Amino acid sequence: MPRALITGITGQDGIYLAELLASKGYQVFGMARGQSNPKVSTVEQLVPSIEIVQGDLTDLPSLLSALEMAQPDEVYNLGAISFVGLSWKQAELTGEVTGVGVLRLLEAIRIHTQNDMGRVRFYQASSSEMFGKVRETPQRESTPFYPRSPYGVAKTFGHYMTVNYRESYGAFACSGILFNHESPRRGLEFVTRKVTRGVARIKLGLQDNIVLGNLDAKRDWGYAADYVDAMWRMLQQPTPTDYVVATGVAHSIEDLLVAAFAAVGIEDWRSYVVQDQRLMRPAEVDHLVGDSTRAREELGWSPTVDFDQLIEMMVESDMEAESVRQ
Ligand code: NAP
Ligand code: G4F
Repeated sequence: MPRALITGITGQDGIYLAELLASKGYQVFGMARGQSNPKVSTVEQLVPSIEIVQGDLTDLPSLLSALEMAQPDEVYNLGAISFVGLSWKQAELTGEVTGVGVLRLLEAIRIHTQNDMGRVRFYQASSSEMFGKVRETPQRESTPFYPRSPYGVAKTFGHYMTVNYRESYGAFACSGILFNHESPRRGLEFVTRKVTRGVARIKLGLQDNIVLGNLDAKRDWGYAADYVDAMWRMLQQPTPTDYVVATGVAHSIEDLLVAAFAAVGIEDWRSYVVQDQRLMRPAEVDHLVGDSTRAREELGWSPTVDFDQLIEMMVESDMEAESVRQ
């Protein structure tokens, strides 16, 4: 039975990946932090075979203990401060967790394997935020990085550390440069979920409007369950490398609003949206759209859910959840 350790198990991708690996017969170990993390019970309900291990990306001894407990064949590093907006307010912490945390985990694997790093396959959750102020469109593996936030800078550090451990120590280390991916499990702080939940609550008469920042930014949004499948595929290849994972189609926040309100039969979405300057970011990433040719050709990966289906699925799920709360 293959064994996998996932950091960030309580996040959106952690749960989808744990479900996928458990369905493939893996023994999954999920690393959770904190002395009483309320999200752990949700993970245990959704993936009953999971074993939770304690650990924090800022604490090397805890990473060594987690590796000792799990004895993994594969490690997926999904743990991060992942909200770009927060990264300006807690830049140092973001650097520690999202950036140096990657180095700490790679070092822990080097120590755990006694320098035989090739025997544990490693996935790093890199991000399209590294492209930031984009140098070319669409963005591919060879596109130079120009991060625009402390989060993007931290991810770029983690990305290059992963490449460096592959080149220095023969680590089987892959970076997945994933573009935005969403689902009904997306955190409420991210724009898609803020909108789909807001729309559901407006439709049910529980909320008057949705307060947003920049409506012009464009993102390449895909479905999270598709994207964790790409992570797994990367670690099954004969040689490790980096892959862009994206749908290749970009939509603006305005497109998101149109689609989400349309899902509940509302056309005049502008009457329900308020813009607040305080939600504008100090430096914006205007337009992300990825070219995932390498992932499609080498991994046989392709997205199964398009933008409209994704937003409809999220609105429907939020309608159900908010109706129960009424
Ligand atoms: P998420 O829902 O925000 O989950 C982040 C996870 O990181 C949570 O489980 C969180 O645990 C954990 N974490 C936070 N601080 C930690 C620490 N100090 N030590 C260990 N774990 C810690 O993020 P996601 O959407 O699932 O994304 C997964 C990964 O992919 C992240 O690294 C993210 O940056 C990256 N990524 C995401 C996207 C996307 O569109 N979703 C795109 C590209 C890359 P708590 O529950 O304890 O807070
Ligand atoms: O949903 P967002 O917060 O996602 P963002 O910044 O693109 O980051 C997400 O995707 C990255 C991959 O590219 C991940 F690496 C990262 O971890 C995270 O998962 O914001 C999307 C866009 C931005 O342009 C933002 O300015 O929506 C705009 N926006 C406008 N109003 C808003 C809001 N974003 C949020 N979160 N909240 C708003 O009220």
